[in-house]
Amino acid sequence: MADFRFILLLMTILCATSCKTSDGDSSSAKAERPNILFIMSDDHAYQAISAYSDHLIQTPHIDRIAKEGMLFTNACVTNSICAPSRAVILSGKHSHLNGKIDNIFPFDTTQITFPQILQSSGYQTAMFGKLHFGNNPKGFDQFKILPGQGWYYNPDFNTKYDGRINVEGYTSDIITDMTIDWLREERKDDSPFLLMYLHKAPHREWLPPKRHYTEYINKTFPEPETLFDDYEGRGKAAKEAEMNLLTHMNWAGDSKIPPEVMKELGIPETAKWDHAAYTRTIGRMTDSQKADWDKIYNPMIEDFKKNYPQMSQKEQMKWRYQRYMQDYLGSIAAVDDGVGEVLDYLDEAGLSDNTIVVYTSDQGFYLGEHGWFDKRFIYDESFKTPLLVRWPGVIEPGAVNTQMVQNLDFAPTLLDAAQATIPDDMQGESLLPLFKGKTEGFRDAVYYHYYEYPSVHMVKRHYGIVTEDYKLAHFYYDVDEWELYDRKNDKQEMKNVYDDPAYAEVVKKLTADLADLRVKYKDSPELDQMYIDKYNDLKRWDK
Ligand code: SGN
Ligand code: CA
Repeated sequence: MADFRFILLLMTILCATSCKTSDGDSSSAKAERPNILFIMSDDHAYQAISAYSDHLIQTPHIDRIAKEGMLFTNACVTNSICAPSRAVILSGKHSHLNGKIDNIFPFDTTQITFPQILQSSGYQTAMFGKLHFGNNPKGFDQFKILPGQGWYYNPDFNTKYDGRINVEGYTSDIITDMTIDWLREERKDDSPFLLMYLHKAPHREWLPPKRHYTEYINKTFPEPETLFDDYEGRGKAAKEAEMNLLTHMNWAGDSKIPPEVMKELGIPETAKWDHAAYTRTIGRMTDSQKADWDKIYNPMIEDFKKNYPQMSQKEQMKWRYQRYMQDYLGSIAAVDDGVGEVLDYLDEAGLSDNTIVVYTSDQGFYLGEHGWFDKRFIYDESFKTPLLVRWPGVIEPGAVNTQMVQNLDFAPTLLDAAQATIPDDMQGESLLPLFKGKTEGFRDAVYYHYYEYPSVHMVKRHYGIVTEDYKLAHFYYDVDEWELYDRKNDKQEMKNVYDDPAYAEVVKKLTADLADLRVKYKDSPELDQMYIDKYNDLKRWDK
């Protein structure tokens, strides 16, 4: 009897320190607040991560996060463009409330962000890489960020303590080194950390480092089925967008054909910034970087001179697609290398077990689907974004989640994980239950709103609702068009069925649900108009 009581006591003590409680929480995880490594790349399409699909590239290091954690197959953004997505992530609020509706207005630094809350709750905080806000981040003990879009070669950084610095080398590698150096030299042992490791790659104009362009320039990639889309099944927005590989990519920046070669061939520039695109990218290289580059790219240029003028339009489109993928995917290969180095360092330093690792992108991207590059649309390739999360002891390795989670959820999730208070005006949901496999009661519809128009790529303003089965969008400003897609039966979103009588009931229900979502998230026609007026006052677009 005495022995039995002793065993019971021992079990109670053990349970108090490490057993799962009824809600699945481990009490030991509660006692020790986790570190957070938040990795984000810029314009990284989920189609180019092998954990999602390996038809284009192998990304073993990024995949490791999903193998040892959770892969989200339906993660999406609220507004598919760079700085607005970052503002949603940091503030936990939709664009119309945090005010950063487009890439043009600077971020309102009076907005409370989750890093500020973590910092004041005792986290050590650092940010390296691309922010793109037009101002410095608040709530960071250390930062080194690229001004604006940043450069691929020999980039400048705005730093917390040393003003503007210039670093020779390749951006993704430099950002990785800064991240690891901080972990090694500045991280304190007595507090948890939030480390934001933010790649510029694979943003346009897709410049890979030597070790990858040497390999990728000779690769050939499978074409998407919709490469030759004629946009017939959709409205004006798809038809008038300027993001077609054949007609809107520029030669010098995007395809890496020098302006003098185009002149020699008598091929007109596709964009007025063709020439500038060359000087500001390849033009930044040191003599030795440029010599290495020329050695590999010159044979491609020679081949182009010989063959391109003779090609049919269809062949030209195929050529531009391959050229695009070679540089885009070569840039991703370097991001994957960097992620591998940082994950290895976490292992080496014994930090992996108590660090949440998130990998995501600021939005999705078109890799030739619908003949496009760029993003912005509510259509799947740009609306969805990669999301992989590892949290040992909380997330089962190899888990897959199919819920419609959004970048809006990251702030409340990370605050929840850090046992910090989530402000009432944050609009996202904590994903902690999903991490633990509990999906009941999670949202079944998301709200989306894109604003930056008229602007580069000419994607019209629109808002919409997305459910598992349908997508309803309203394009407005210089049009008034509605589009409905049947996500189950038309996965590539080729046919707008808004006017099809067979969908009348769906239209009715979703229109009402969308109106409810607008009310729920505090968006309104008045705000739409206010942002149009503010944008037009800037007179930024002279087209
Ligand atoms: C630049 C790019 C565009 C891109 C925007 C926004 N052109 O203007 O293609 O859509 O940035 O990108 S470039 O020739 O300058 O690269 S975002 O990721 O910052 O939103
Ligand atoms: Ca982006």
